[in-house]
Amino acid sequence: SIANGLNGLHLNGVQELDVLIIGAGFGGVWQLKHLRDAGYKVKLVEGGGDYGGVWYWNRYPGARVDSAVPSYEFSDPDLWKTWTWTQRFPGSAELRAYFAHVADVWDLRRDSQFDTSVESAVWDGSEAKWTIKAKTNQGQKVFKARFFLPNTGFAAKRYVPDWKGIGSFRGKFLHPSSWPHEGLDLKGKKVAIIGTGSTGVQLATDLAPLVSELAVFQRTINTCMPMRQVDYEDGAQAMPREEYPAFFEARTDSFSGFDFNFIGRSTFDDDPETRRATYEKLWAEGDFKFWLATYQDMLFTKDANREAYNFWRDKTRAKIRDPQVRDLLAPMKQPYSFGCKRISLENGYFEIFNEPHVHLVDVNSTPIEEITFKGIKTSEKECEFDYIISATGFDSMTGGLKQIDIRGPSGQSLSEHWKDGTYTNLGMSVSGFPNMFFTYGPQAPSPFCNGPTCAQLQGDWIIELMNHMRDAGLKKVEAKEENVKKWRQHVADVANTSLLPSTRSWYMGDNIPGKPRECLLYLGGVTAYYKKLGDTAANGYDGFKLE
Ligand code: N01
Repeated sequence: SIANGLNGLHLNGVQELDVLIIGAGFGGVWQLKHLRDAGYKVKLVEGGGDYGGVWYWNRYPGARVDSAVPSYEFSDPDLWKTWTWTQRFPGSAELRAYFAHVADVWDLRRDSQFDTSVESAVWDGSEAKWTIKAKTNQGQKVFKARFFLPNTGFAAKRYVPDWKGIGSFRGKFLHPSSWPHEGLDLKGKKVAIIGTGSTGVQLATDLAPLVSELAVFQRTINTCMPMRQVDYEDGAQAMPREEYPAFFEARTDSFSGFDFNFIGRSTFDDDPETRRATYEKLWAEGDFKFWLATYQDMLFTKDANREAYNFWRDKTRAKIRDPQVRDLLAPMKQPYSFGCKRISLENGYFEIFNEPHVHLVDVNSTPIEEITFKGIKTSEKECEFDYIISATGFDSMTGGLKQIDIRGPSGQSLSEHWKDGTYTNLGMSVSGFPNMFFTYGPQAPSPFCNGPTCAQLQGDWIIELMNHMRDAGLKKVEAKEENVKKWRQHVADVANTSLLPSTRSWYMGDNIPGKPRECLLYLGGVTAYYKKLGDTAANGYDGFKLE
């Protein structure tokens, strides 16, 4: 059809493109807009039914972002001049509305195709193109593209432990990222939540007032901190819009892509009173300040880390009445390095455990043995539930990419290639997989970077590289193996200067049985990463083979 013709030529049912993007989250939509503006024939495909990425899928009660706006949005004035948030930390539905706004203003829909899950991408050496096959409601769809940009994000593959008996449960068992769009009526129901990551914490807080009984199954504490939500009245925003350009500009010059940064002093440079006052100020400001705007040695030095934990612990213990529950939620003895597992922002999480109908189950002392017809059987007893919510996370960072059958010139799949560990150059490209780039993936700042900041800075870098190739008449780019080895080593070396490896977390691949243990993120900070990208481009894409 003429409409389809705009997106590329159809030959034998194969759609010819310059670029195929996977993913309608921040990474994918930024690239669609800017690649199309640069004159490429580009199409975005997405397994979900609309824009939003993680926000399309995560519709569980309480789902909201814990990065504040305007940090958590694109820097394009066409978007923010015509958009008003209702809260400092918007909920999932408001984020989907934001994405719809982005799609309208940028006119994205004509080049986006939903309910389309890419199953394989195979490099065709004779044409120097990727052949990409996707499953749709109308059967299989095939694309051919010079560039393949899988923006699958860090949480595209759910993880549910292999508990015995899940299928035998008479009630509903679900993962929160597959929450039904029409919602669930949980009023007066008996509900179990397994897992106390960001998802578990948000769910528990929202469900507690609604249900007749809530059991939260905890394996590891979440050192969540007060969010300090703000409702914006009458269109007032966090700051006047005139200040936005400078604000967005500054975002790339910080450790984590926000408008704040570590204090340029170490914990014990300050005397105890000054330190206390500093902690109190960060605590009162909410957001991730007590984690990512605190003393610069907090994530790197044991004593500094313990000092932060102790402050958190005392603040938290004061909220919990029952001494046993208090010891389980905020133990006197530090259980792991503070901030080396994802900290969540909370709105009354600890207080729910003061309610008589909310129970905390410590799965370390009473492990889950199986899911039964009636509910959950632990080593101690069987508990009855109407709903069991497995808030057990994702095969983070690598799972979304590895679940697609991606094969480069050698015929080896990405999943085989990464079987024993992850190898990338700059956290965006893999040796042996030409013309393929991803954002918010492994070995980049990803989970330590505000999403939109990294979507823009990585996306822009990829687009500039493509423009450079087009101008020079080049067809193929591939990471050099020696640079991939060097980058992997550098990622590990930086991680080893920190306390991250001392703690079991999804940052280290620990949450998935059998997954290699390695630091999956680049901890050098966004400033250093941005500079590294800039230097690489300025040096003629050193570290990449261009043909
Ligand atoms: O997943 P998680 P998530 N038996 O992996 C537990 C982002 N996010 O969906 O810690 C018992 O963090 C596991 O225990 P442990 C954010 O980046 C953001 O909550 O491994 N328990 C843990 O408590 C976040 O980090 C937002 O010991 C088991 C939980 O399940 C990421 O997404 C909101 C278990 C999994 O926590 C993922 O968060 C939501 C078992 N066999 C998510 N296996 C916001 O912006 C696992 N667990 C606010």
